[in-house]
Order: sequence, then structure tokens, then C-alpha cells
Amino acid sequence: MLNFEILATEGHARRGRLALNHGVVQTPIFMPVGTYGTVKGVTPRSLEEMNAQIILGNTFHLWMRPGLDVIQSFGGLHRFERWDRPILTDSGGFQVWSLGEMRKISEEGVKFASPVNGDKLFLTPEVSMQVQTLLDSDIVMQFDECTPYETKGHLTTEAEAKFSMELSLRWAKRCQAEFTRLQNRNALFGIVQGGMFEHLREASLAALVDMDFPGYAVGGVSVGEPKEDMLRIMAHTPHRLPAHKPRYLMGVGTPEDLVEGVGQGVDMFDCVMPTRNARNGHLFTRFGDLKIRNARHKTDHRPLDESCSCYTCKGHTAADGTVTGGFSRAYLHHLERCGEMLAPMLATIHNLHYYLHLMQEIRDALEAGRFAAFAAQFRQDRARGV
Ligand code: PRF
Ligand code: ZN
Repeated sequence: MLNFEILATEGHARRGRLALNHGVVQTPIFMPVGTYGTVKGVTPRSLEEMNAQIILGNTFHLWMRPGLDVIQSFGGLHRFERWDRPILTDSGGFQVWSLGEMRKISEEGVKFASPVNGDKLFLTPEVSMQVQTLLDSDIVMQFDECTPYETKGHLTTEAEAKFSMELSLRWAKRCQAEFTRLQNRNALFGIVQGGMFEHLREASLAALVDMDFPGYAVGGVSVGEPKEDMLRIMAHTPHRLPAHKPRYLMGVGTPEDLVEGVGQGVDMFDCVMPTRNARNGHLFTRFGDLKIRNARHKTDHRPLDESCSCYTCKGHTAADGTVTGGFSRAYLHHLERCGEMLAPMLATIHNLHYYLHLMQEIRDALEAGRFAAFAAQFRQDRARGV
């Protein structure tokens, strides 16, 4: 089940409402990444408090560990990880690609040795659909090959990108057939590939649109290419996708990329950046990024971001009305220097809240017809510096 409604538009940008089997998602949306059935460092309750509407999971990792029998015994990923809002699972295409030399790709699928125990495994479009059906994710991604920016030390050629894109199209067909055969009641998205070549992207898009998926993703960006290439593809592909269906830009990006992507007609984003950077002490704020390890924070009583309403910055109000204040930069600096677990936990809460709140501001601006003005102010604020 998937129902997508567009509530407002401004240029290519759209404000939408996406209804899925486990609930409704207001778009444009950022989806926190929960690779192993957990968004690293935060509880599902904390995710709900920061208004996360949908999170990611990974076919590849969950297939490896804990394995399908365990998740099946819980009746799916939602009940296993105790998250009852929507889940999107990636197909394994990108994760297998990340194995580098450890894999062998053929028409049939991808052979590789399990990084966990060395077992020989074979991931195919059919297996990916079977695993994602068992996980019962609300949005299932097609199994694709993420065309790399570089192949064997040289820039991926047009011929290589074309071969890879066409393989992903044949896999898209097999995914659709298997998804139907399994009578999966969720939604399957096709993924546009084509590398850095506009005409290949157009051919991929046209073929996928012919297959009539309920939603589409743009893959193969943010794979090590220069920023200008990423922006070129972001400006080229999303707005060409069917207007009445959701559009997902995979694995992107910085706060600036999200604002840019929305302007180009993207509805959904995911990225490890807020969570991974949090664990490295890299914090996002309204006035630019901040490295909490830096000595300048050692005695600073201010919160990370004065304008942020997250638990880390604002603390919380108890049931009896007692207010506990937010954490200072000095304290977060201290925790980080000591290698305390609370450092990445508080940093993750703040960064995810920052990303999710940014998307809320974008949705509000779109509803008010002032997205362009919001984007201009956003860029100016972020460039100011903390
Ligand atoms: N394909 C899949 N997952 C992905 C990507 C892709 O191209 C990307 C590209 N940045 C991130 N995650 N299946
Ligand atoms: Zn905060």
C-alpha cells in the first residue's frame, strides 16, 4: 500500500503526504539510517520524541545478522526492533558494492563471502525481494548495481555506465516479478542509475517509468564524484520523474544538499551523515558546523545551538513541571575527551533533531509559499559560522 498526495508546490519543490502500511509520512522527509535494526546510539523512544517518521534498515546486514529465521520468528523487522512507524529497506545493491574486491557480479546476481563468517553467499534480485518481504518493510528498494564513479582506477566510462544501468533495469524487472509473486502488500521503488551521463539517466528513467513503480529513487550519486557532478545530476534527474509519485535521493547528504534537493523536486532523503558525524564529534547547527573536540569549547557554557529544541540543547521538563536545562558545549567537550558513551548519544540526538527539524522548516516554508526565501536565509545562516 502506498498513497501519495501533493499538498503544495513551489517551482520543482513539493510538499506531500505519503501514506504507507505503518503510517503516514509528511514530505519532504529525512530518514535516519538504522542499518542493523537500530539507529546507532538512540532509542526508538528518542526517535519518536524528535519526530522521526520513517527509518531505514538494510537487507544485506540483517540477512547476515541476526539472519532471517530470527526476524521471521518476531513477525518482521518492526516487532523485532520495536519501531512501529514506517521502515524503508535498502536492497543490498549498494552495500554489496561497498565490499569492493570481495564480490563477483554476474547477470544472475552478486556472489560474495560473508564479512561476518566467510560463508559463500549469493544475493540476487529474487533473494533481495524475499528478504525484504520477510522484513515487512513499508518501502522495498529494487536490487540494483550502484554504478561507481571510478572503475578499476579510471573514471567509469560511458560504455561501463550503460552496461551497469541496463543490468539494473533487468534486475528491476526481476524484482517486480518476484515482489508480485510473493504477494507483498508494501511498495516497491525502482532506482534510476546511469552514472554521470544525462542521456543514460534519461534512458534508465524512461524504462523504469514504463514498469510503473509506485515510487522512484535516484541512485548512483554521492559515490565519490566531485560536488559539481552531484549537483548536475541532482538538477537533471529528479524533476523528470513522474510528478504524482514520491522521489527519493539515496544517500544524500549535507544540510545544504537537502535544501538543494528539495528545490530540485526530491521528496525523501537518507544519509549516515548526521549519525556518523555525531560519533566523530561533528555537530550541525543553524550557524554552521562545530567540532566538539576543539579546545575552544572547553569552558563554553552555551548549548550547541541556541535555536535548537532537542534534549541535548534544551534538556527536558519532568511530569511535575521541573525543568532540567540543556547540556553545555563544555560538558559535551569533556565527555568527548573522556571517550564517554554519552558523548555520541547526545551528539546523535542533536544532529538527528537538527536534520529532522530542518525538514520540518522546509515543509512549513513550502506550505506558506516561501521556500525560496527560506533557502536563501538558510544558506546565509549556515555560512555565518558558529
Ligand atoms: N543504490 C542503492 N542504495 C544506495 C545507493 C544506490 O545507488 C546510494 C547512492 N548514493 C546510496 N544507497 N540500492
Ligand atoms: Zn540540539
